[in-house]
Amino acid sequence: MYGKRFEKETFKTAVKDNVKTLYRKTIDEATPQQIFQAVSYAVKEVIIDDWLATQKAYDEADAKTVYYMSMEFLMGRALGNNLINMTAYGEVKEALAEMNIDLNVIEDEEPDPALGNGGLGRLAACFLDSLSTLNYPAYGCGIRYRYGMFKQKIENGYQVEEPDNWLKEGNPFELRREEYAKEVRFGGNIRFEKDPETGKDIFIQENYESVLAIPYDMPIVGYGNHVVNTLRVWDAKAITDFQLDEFDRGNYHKAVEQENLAKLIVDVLYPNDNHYSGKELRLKQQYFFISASLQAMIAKYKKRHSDIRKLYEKVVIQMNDTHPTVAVPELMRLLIDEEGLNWEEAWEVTSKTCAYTNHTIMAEALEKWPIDLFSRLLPRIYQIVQEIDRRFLIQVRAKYPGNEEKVKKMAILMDGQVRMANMAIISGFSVNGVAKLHTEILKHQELKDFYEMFPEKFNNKTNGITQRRFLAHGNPLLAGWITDRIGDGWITDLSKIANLKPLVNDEQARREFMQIKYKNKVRLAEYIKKHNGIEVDPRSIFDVQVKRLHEYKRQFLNILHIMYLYNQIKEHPEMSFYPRTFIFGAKAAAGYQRAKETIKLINSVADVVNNDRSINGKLKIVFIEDYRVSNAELLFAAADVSEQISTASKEASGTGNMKFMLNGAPTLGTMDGANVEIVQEVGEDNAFIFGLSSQEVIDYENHGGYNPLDIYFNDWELKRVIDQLMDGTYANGDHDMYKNLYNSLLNTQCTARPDVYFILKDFRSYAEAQKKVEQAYRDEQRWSKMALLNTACSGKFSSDRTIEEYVEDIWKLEKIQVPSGQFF
Ligand code: CR6
Repeated sequence: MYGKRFEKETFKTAVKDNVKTLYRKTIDEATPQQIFQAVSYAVKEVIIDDWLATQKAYDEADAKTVYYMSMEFLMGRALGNNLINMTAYGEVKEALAEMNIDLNVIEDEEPDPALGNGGLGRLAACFLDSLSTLNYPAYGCGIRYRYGMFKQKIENGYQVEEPDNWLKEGNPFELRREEYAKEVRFGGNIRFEKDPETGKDIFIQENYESVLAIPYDMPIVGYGNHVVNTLRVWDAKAITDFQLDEFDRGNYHKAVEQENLAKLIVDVLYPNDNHYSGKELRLKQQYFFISASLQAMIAKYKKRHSDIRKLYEKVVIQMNDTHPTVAVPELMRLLIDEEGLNWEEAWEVTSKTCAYTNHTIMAEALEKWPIDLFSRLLPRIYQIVQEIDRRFLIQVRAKYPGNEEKVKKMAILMDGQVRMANMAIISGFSVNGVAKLHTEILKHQELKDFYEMFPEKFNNKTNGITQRRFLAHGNPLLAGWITDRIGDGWITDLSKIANLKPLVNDEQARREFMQIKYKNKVRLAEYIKKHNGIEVDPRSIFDVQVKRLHEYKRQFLNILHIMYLYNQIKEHPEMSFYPRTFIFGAKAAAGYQRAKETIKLINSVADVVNNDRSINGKLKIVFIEDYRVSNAELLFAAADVSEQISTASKEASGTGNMKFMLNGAPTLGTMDGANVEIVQEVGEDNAFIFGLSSQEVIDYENHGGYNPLDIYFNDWELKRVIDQLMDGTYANGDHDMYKNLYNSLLNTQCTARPDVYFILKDFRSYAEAQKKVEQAYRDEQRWSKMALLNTACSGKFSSDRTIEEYVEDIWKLEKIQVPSGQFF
């Protein structure tokens, strides 16, 4: 398909020429980084033709477009993924090999664009991949942070954060598009006038500060279909004319301030996952990229259409969590103040254009802005929010006369705060959760009042992941094997992977499947040796928990259980125990103390256990430094066991769980998030489920009745583990190091409710499930069936399926065919 354009000799010449023009070097003299750049430019050249062709096809079709608004896009490396999607990976690998260049080495030169924290940002990236692959017109809109997610170093067992200067060497895949720059205004005051001619109200913002938003476009290549969509991320710059003006008048300070404001806005991604930090700068970031994106969206629409009241026929905006929900009042502002619509007309357009995805029920993640901050920074936007709220409350009072409780719960403005989720739900036409269980909890608990009022808005869209990155690219051995067995249809239609099911009874096939797993374990073991200096045995069970560090995800439960196993092995050296390698990877938000202590605990236990020769290597613990998309691909491919052990009801969906399943690792988990649906697909016998149900958790939360001390005093083995947090065993004799963790479990003086995440409550049931994992693993026949079945049953969890559901129920897009762009 792309064969000709990646014809070996042509491609080799392009790479050589690029090295020459970019660096004045020959291939032999170029550094690996320079070769990475040269190769990327050669690939980009091919992409650009299709990019042009795609935009032309969209224009001709006058196609409806989805704008996926997100503060985060956790893209991961582009080079390898682009080659996979251009179906040219093999050709390019060979061409480079002929020049003595190893493509894998070159790929490792690319920094991971880490413009996201965790699941939410990675979901956005998977969605873009699927949208392109499925021929749907789409823009991703976000921020070009100068520093992405911090790099994590582990020093003396502690997490140390280092800035992620990902743009240092330049990003070969992006295009700066100065000509589409937009102005964004902050602060000042609003002057109100009547237009003398029309008599209409006009609102004029005065004394504001403004920033210029400059778009950078990154290509999103679809799989084998010549579609290239755009991820548009905004950079900020001071408005130079204004700056010069101020400078001329000697107002040096003002000029510098403008420059600094601009720089600061896009400086850094807030490293919080599932946690809101009410910082003014964060709100500035939100308004900055939303205002710029909406201005661009409207300008594009107006090129071909004259009636702005029909905007919703051609565009739809998906708001990825509450972070972009300032899009609602900003769209109202643009329609009223700039386009001259009246309130009712603008509301009709806005409420038919905006849709909202909820990604969590964790209270601390809900965005609520103090009104004084919000109104100072966005005075006109605040007026519009007030009016939305006023009109909404009239509706509420009409529906529930005399019920001021309802008003309190549902208002946007309450107790001095702007409640962004309420605004999103009230204003949009769709509210979706990200897994069945999560959506049910939204409807019947968290958002009950809204569900009662607007049942038609609520819908579920269970998350998914792209098999192109997490199987085709991340696990080439398995990908090749699957294609040999059932053809390559699975790459664009993952439901076809079910054709592997009959192979579960084929011993030869199972042996091959497990051999591939073994090779991937060897590959990971090499990575661990190189990065951690730890020898791990690829024949041991690779038990993996990789995700952000958060109390509700319960890495603490995992490490407590390891401490418990270690005690057992020490006490009963004769006991049979199948060797296990416990692998962790997790970043903690920089200000999240308890999460950081958990990292220290994991590393300290690792230190003690890994260096204890008396246990004959039965237990190994590895903490992977700087867990990110690129090493995640290695980890999923090599995992035997997928740890998904969140407190039931807390993990909205999870997406790592799906990546493990796809790569043949059974889930050890609670009935939470998408685990529920994974178990449904693969069957209970092929997963290890434990712990409280979400309903039980919710009941305890609402009615009490759980006291961790009851467990502590009745389970001496568990008590001993917990006491070891305080006796210095894992702290070189220091008794205070893990005091906070200890107190979080037991101490009623330090926490309102001890053990809020039910770690002690679930401990025994977790330990039993872990025993079952061991028994199952010993039985090679059984394990290989289970592992293969997990892969074979993962069809539902492709983000292609998720996107088709969004398109069908919410976005209503049409597929656009794009001819190959090689004639540009
Ligand atoms: N932290 C959820 O916690 C979900 C993703 C994507 C999260 C996680 O369960 O899979 O979103 N929520 O839907 C938020 O970020 C608010 C996440 O990644």
